[in-house]
Amino acid sequence: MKPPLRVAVTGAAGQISYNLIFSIANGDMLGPDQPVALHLLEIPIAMDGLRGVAMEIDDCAFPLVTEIVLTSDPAVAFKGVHWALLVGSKPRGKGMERNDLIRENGPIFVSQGKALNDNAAADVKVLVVGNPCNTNCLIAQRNAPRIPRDHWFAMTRLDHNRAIAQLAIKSKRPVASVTNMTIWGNHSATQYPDFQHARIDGKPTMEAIGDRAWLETDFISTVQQRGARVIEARGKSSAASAANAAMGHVHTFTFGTAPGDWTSAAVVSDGSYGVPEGIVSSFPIRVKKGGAWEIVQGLDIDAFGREKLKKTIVELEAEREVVRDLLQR
Ligand code: NAX
Repeated sequence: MKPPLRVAVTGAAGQISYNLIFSIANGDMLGPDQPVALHLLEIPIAMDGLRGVAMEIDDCAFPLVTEIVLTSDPAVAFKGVHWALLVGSKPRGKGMERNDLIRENGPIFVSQGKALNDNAAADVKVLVVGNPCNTNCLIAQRNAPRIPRDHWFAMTRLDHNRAIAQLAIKSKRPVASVTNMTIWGNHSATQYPDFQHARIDGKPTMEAIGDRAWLETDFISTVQQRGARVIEARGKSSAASAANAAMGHVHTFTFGTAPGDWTSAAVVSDGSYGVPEGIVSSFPIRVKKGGAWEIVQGLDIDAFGREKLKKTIVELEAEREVVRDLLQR
């Protein structure tokens, strides 16, 4: 039996976590032969709910679960963890502007960044899901100088999956036919889902779909607005699909991308494609088995794509200004 990997999940009594933790416990994320110790963090007021979740985990009798830690203390939650999934954050209240939400949630990610820095395993990797996830990731990363920059991610895998699904539906091809999708920039309505480099059955999307007007308008706006449409229909934000995306992210950054394909994730920019160095932006990423990754280089972005990329980057830079006082280095 392999030694257990410790996985922290924050916001563990929330709706995404309720769809996430049981799959982690079942081995779907890190493999069917990988034992896991679950470190579940909540705020004090939600600890009763979290105890209920823990009872249900017990009741599943998962063979891979070696330990369940329940806590409202980030130092305990992150002690020795190998993956930290930062899902918990305050939701956007009525009438709240995006910048209010950024300021409201920023301090959570300062303290969680520090607690990760001081307590996590040396090789910890962090996936930020709680919104605004790119900027929350930037804040936590800048407060955790010990953790290497390439161990930080904000989740754009849900947007990536949404974009693949839309191309599959439009082209009437199976989802598995759609490859080389990229989400660029921010996990927000400015994100750029890149149809230009995506492929369907190995062919350029333009050739397979042949309707550039649809790709430039309906496709992009459907992906950008999908979260809002789910809220309208369900009365609640995406939970199962968000949990599935978080699982997919960690799985890919453990087992690698398929040959010739890549994934999307927001990472600390190294300046590739003119994205300012240091901001957390989504890129096309190729991952090797074991988790080493690189930004896919050399994609030729046309004037339409460059305009879209610029817009989302401007938004990320503005968000960074809003939280500049929370960034330690
Ligand atoms: P819920 O409100 O159901 O759950 C959030 C949980 O976080 C609550 O139980 C709350 O008590 C807890 N929490 C709040 N502050 C905390 C703290 N300081 N430490 C630990 N726990 C804390 O929200 P849910 O639907 O699960 O969504 C969670 C986050 O994911 C939200 O910020 C949401 O906007 C974001 N999303 C991100 C997505 C992405 O693609 N990156 C998509 C889905 C989702 O919208």
